[in-house]
Amino acid sequence: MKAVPPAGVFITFEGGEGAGKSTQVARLARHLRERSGREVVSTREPGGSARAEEIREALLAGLAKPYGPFAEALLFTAARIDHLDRLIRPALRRGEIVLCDRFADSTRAYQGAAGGLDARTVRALERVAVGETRPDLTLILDLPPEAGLARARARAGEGAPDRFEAEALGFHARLRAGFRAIAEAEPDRCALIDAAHEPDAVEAEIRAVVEARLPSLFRNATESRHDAA
Ligand code: T5A
Repeated sequence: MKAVPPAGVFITFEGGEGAGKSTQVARLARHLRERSGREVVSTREPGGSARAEEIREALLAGLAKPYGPFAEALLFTAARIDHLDRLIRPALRRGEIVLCDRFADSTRAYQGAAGGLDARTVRALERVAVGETRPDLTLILDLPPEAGLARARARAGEGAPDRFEAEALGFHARLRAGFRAIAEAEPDRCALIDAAHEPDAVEAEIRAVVEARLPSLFRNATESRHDAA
């Protein structure tokens, strides 16, 4: 009889600019590959599929900015629909672990809390695009916006800031408050991570949260090792 794959696990990383999400996605992916015995897919938004990457380019170049936050939210949502259909849902159906650098909470925080798009519209878009494919766990990397922007600037060197990095500090302060409000409103799904520490300390906090919230990831590995013995 064909073995039924375990349920896929969907983990998202959220936070302001330069919070360290990409760094920590790569570290957690390595850890989970070693410890869970499962396939791990790392991806990002906007992007993650060929079409969504095209939309990403236009959004980060600021092409949609003149149309306002609703139009930008529509484009982030269009990219998300393709990403879900082509990459995220197929991987979850195969029982894989999907780590995603930003997802629907970024639309809530950037276009909603910081950009001024009303929460009902943001929720309606999320409902139709995301449906039942909600994250099992969302790690919200939290740090003062000045620190995150300084990290992003240092990494970019002399390059021009992108569409959202170029926003005023007030925007980034609303963004941080928006992410913190999401963490407070949905404590079962979200964990707020102190991202101001060194990368190793942030990684340790993330590992501890994942092991506490998703113990089955590690139990299955132990069982399959026993099965193989
Ligand atoms: N957006 C996205 C929306 O407005 N709505 C949406 O719905 C979605 C999905 C995406 C932009 O789109 C917006 C949000 C964004 O503005 P992006 O380039 O993907 O653009 O931007 P970010 O996701 O913000 O990516 P960044 O690369 O800027 O930030 P990360 O991934 O949080 O940070 P990371 O890991 O690249 O680190 C940045 C720098 O800091 C260092 C790293 O080495 C790197 O140089 N660093 C640390 N330094 C000190 N201490 C630590 N703990 C560090 N961790 C990393």
